[in-house]
Amino acid sequence: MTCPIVTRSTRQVRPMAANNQERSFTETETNQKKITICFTLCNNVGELCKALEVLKDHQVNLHHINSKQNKERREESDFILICDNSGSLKGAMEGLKNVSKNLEIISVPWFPKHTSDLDKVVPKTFSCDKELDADHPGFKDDDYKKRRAEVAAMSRNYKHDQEIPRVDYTDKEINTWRTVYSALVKLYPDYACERFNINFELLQTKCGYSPDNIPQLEDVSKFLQNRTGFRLRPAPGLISPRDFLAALAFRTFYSTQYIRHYSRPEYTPEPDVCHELLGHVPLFADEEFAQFAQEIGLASLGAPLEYIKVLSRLYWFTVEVGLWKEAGETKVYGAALLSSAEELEFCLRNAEKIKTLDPAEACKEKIQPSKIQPYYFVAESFETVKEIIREFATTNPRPFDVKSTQSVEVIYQR
Ligand code: NLE
Ligand code: FE
Repeated sequence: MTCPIVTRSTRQVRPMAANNQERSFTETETNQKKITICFTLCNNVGELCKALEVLKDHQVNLHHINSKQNKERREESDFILICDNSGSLKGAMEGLKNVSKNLEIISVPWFPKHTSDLDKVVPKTFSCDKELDADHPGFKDDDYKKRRAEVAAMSRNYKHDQEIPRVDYTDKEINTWRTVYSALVKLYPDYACERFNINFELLQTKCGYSPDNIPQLEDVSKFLQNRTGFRLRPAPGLISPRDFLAALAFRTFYSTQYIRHYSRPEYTPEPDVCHELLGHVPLFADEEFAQFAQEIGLASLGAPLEYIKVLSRLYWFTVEVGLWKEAGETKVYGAALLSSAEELEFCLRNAEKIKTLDPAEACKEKIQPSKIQPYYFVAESFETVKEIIREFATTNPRPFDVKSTQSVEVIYQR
């Protein structure tokens, strides 16, 4: 399978072969209205007719069909069909077994095809609704928990074309921001990668980044849209990997708005507004990085759960806690490190914890988002990181490819 063709766009994704599934929001949903069938036929007169006769005989309605010459056996063709999950499908499958080879039903989960489809997804969060873990710095602070829940709830019912609700941050919250910000700006010049530092400076001059002001997601989102087409979408907490990665395909980044607990500004075990604005935003203002993040998102669309699991590990060990080299020096581009003064210093001061990025190894490692990492992966360069993700995208088992397009509306007027 070839790499997704990516054109600079935020808006629309077109599946290139099959997939027209009804929406399904759970990994386990089995009663899908449409199903995808794959099989192989010999290139002989009337072979396809036999297969279509089987569907007709069993009253199975066909919506989409396409074929491709088999890569190894050139006298054979691989077919992908999308049919209604109705009629006597079981009988049809029995019949197809007799007239084809490699017969398989593939369950393709629903996925968004347009930015507006993100409104149909009720993001599954890991953290917002449940009680804070006992080791969360705000665990014993009821006022904090109430405020955090209140801010998180502001993202509920958000629609893609709305303004992101503004949060009236309290003095206490601004103090926390100031502490986080002041500690980090001292470290960035030596620790952060160049692309980050260039854009961080721009955010300071053009987007209200300062120790005394927590920028509003809406303003930052507008700034990013002008730079790279990336936009922020308010989130109530950590989003499940499938939903989170799918949004990246539309250059959309789920961002929390509440702030970490004041008692531990140098490290928090979950995403918060400091993590999003300081850790992630500067690199989403970089066109090449934005494109890279979008490619990760495109690779996730409609992919099987097993593939998503591995992809989210690659995402974690690169976008969140990654290091790469610049002129021989190790620099940080991982957002979870760039938003934590504690871990930012820790990761570069402990050379024995830094290993060369090996995708096979990174794929096997479990993600531990709430802990200081046991070790970090360093890549030779940003190019190496991109190549690794592109290579992984070619192993996607989904039976289609996607292409991101900039849609154009034609208005006739004289
Ligand atoms: N540990 C990070 C920080 O303190 O900013 C947040 C990580 C979120 C995945
Ligand atoms: Fe993050």
